[in-house]
Amino acid sequence: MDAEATQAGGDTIFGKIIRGEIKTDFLYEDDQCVAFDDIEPQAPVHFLVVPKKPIAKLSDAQDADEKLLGHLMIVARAVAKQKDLSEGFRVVINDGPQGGQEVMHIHVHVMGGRQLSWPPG
Ligand code: DGP
Repeated sequence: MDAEATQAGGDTIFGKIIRGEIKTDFLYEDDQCVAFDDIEPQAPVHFLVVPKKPIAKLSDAQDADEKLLGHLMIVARAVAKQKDLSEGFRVVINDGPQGGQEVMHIHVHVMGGRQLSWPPG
């Protein structure tokens, strides 16, 4: 049995959220992923889309994860619509130390509700 089968969601804070060990209101949930508001919002709307499969980071994803990664984008789009981000929004995946990733369970940031600048810091 692999780690994913023995502990759904993995061994990070997001694993605890996925398993309901840390109470979090989900904006969306299905068999593959959840979405919830970021605890440190960087914009008026800032939510995360997190797969239940505990892939640590994008650079660890496998070719076989292609459908799952695409699904995260489709859910990001759906929740952005639910949040009325009709003027646009930004989707970010931080990867590894230089990418600024703090939680080692891959997640998609979706930010909007204000004019975002470019480039990011
Ligand atoms: P990253 O730097 O890409 O790994 O972003 C991690 C994000 O996760 C960061 O914006 C804050 C958020 N976060 C960390 N812990 C929690 C938590 O317990 N609950 C929620 N809702 N968000 C969290």
